[in-house]
Amino acid sequence: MHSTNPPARTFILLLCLFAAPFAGISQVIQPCASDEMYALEVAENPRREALRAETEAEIQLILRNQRAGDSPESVVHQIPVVFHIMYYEEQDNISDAQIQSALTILNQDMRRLNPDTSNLRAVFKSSAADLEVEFVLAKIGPNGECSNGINRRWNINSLAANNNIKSSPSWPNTKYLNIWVVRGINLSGTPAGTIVLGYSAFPYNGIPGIQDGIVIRHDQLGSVGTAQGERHRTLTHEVGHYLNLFHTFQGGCAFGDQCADTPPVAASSSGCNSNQNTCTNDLPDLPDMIENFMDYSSNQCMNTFTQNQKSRAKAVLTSSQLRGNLASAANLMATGVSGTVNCSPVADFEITNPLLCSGDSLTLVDRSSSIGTPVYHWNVLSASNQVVHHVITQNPSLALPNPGVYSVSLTLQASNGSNTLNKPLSVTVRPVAGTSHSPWFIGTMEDELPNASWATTTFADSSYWRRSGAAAQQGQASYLFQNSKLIAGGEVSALVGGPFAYPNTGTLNLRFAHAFARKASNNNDQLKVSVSSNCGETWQLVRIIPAFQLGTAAIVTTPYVPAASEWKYTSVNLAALGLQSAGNLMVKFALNSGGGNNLYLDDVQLSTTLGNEELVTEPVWIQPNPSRSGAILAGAQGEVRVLDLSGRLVWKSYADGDLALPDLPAGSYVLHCAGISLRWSVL
Ligand SMILES: [Ca+2]
Ligand SMILES: [Ca+2]
Ligand SMILES: [Ca+2]
Ligand SMILES: [Zn+2]
Repeated sequence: MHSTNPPARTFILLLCLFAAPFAGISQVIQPCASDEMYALEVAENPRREALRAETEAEIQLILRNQRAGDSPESVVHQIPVVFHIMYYEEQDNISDAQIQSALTILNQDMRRLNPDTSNLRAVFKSSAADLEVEFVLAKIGPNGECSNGINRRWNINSLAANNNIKSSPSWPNTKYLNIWVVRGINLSGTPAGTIVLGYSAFPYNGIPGIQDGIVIRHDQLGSVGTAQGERHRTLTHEVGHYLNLFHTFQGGCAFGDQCADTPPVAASSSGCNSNQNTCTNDLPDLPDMIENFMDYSSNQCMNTFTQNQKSRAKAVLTSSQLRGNLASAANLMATGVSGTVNCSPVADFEITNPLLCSGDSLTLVDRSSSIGTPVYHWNVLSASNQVVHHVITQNPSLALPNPGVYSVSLTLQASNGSNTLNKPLSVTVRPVAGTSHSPWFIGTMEDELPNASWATTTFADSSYWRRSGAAAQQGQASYLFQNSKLIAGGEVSALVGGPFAYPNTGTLNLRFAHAFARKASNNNDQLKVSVSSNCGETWQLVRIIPAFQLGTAAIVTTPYVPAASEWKYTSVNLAALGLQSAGNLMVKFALNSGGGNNLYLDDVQLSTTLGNEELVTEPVWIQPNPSRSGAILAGAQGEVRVLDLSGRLVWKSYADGDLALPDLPAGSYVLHCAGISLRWSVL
C-alpha cells in the first residue's frame, strides 16, 4: 500500500535564515526526512515493507473493532520521553528551558490547547481533534537511576546526524520516546546543501532502538534559546510520524494518508496559502488542509490534527505490538511519570570554564538528579591530590589563586544512596603574570598536555589535542590535533600557550612549525592563530592559515603522520598589534575543521628579535592575501565593498569584527572598508 513514497518536495530558501558562507547562497530546506529514512530502511531490509503492511493491518483491525462498538473510553495517554542533547560546541548544548518550551508546544499541539486553534478555517473545524496524548519527561532512567529526562553528551555526529547518533545513549524504546537533539542532520543520499530539520521512525512490531525515535535540529526545537522567535512545530510533526501518521500529501491526490478527513494534497505545501487546492478529486472538493501538522506548511500556518489522525494514533498506543507498552500504567510507574518516584541518585556537573587565570573563579554547574534534598560534597584537588576546596553548595564558584592543574569531584548524598562523579585533571589555572622569557621562548611540544606552558580549551568529553611521538620538527614529539577523527564544522578544542612575559612587545615575533594534509581536495580547514594580552579574556585573531597553505599538497586518506620534509614554518609579526601588557601574552591555535586530516604543531618560537617577516600594519587586513578560497577580512567594522578593477561593485556586506569574504573568480579586486582601500588578489 505504501510501497513507494514520493520524494518530499523541498523549497528553496534564498535568504540567510541559516548561517551561509556569504550573502546570496541558496540553501534547500527539507522540513522532514521520515519518508527518506523509511526508504533507506526498505533498501536495507527487503522485509521492511511487509512490516509496514503488518502495522497498517493491526491499526485497521483496531479501527474496525472500534467502529463495531468496541470504542474505548476517552483517555489521555501519557508517554515518557527522554531528550538526548548531542552537542558538539557550547552553542549546541541548549538549555533545560528550551527543552521545556519544546515540550510545552508539543503538548499544547497534542491537546489542541495551542493558542492558534482559531486560525483553522471553518470548513475544517468539525474534524479538528484533541489527540489526548501527552509527553512527560522521564524521572527514572533505564537502570533505576534518577533523571530529569534530559541527557547531555558530546558527540561528533551532532554535526551530521542520522541513526549514527542513536547508539549512545539510547534508552529502551519500549519504555521511552528517545529524542536526539543535534546541530545538523545528514541522511545517506541527501544532496549537499540540503538542510533537514528532523525525522522520525514509523512504528512496527519489534522495531530496534537503533531505528526508533526522533532526531531533530536544536534550532527547530521549542521557541527560546537557539530556536528563539518562532513556535517551532517540527517536533509536533515528527511525533505524528512516531504515532504512524503519514503526510497529508502521501500518495499525492490518491487516498494516501489513510485519513478520510484530511483532503488529499498533490505535493507538500510550503508557506501558508489558503487558496491552495491541489486535488479536486475529493468529494466534496475541499481546499488543501494547510493547517494540518502533517503537511510542510510554515510553523505559523499549521495548528491541527484531525479525528481520523487521532484514531490512528490511539490505535498505535493501544496495540501491544506497536507502542502500547509506552503508555501502560506499569511503564508510567517504572519511568517515574506516575506514582511515587524511587530512584538512585546520579551525580553530574559541568565545568563552564576549564581554562582559568589565577584570580578567576571556577564555576561548577550541578546537573545531578536525585529525589528529596540531597547533600552536595564538592572536592577540588590539586595535581598531587591535596584538597584545595571542599564545599557543600549546589553551584559553587571557587577561587583558585595558584596556577596548576586540578581535579574536581562531586559526591551526592541523597536519602536512598550516594553517587560520585570524578573529573580528573579537568581544570587548568594559568598564572596572570606570565613566565618571563627573554629573548625568546621555544615551545618544544615534548611534554604531555596540560603542562606549565600549554593547555587546551576543551568542550569535548575528550580533547582532540595530544602529544605525539610519531612526528617532530624539533626534539622527539609534537602536538597533534586529531582532525582526521572529526567532520567539517566548528572548532572543538584549541591549544593555548602562556601567559608569557616579555620585556618588549614592540619587537615581538611568533614563528611555528606545522604539518597538515587534506583528505580531499575540497577540504577547507583553517588554522586560526590568536593572541591575548589579558589572560584569554579577549582574543585577537592574527593569522588564518587555509588548508592549502597549512600543509603539503598531497591528499592523504589514512590518519596523517608527516614525514620530516613535510613541515612548514609560518611567522607572524606581533609588533604592530599594540599589545598593552608584556606580562600576559597568550597564544591560541584553533583548527576550524574542514574535513581534512591531522594537524601537527611544533617548535613554537616567541622572540623579541624582529625577523625578516611580513608586517601587520593595517588595522583592517585580508588573510590570506593572495587567497584561493576562505579569505577573511579581519578587524573590519561597518560597510564592506569589493570592486573589480573596472570599478564595478561585485560584493557588499557589513562587518562587525572578522568577516568571511566570498569565493570570487580569480583576479584582482579592491576592497573598501572604514575609509581604507585594500588590494586583494584571488588565485
Ligand atoms: Ca486524507
Ligand atoms: Ca481538494
Ligand atoms: Ca618537539
Ligand atoms: Zn514528515
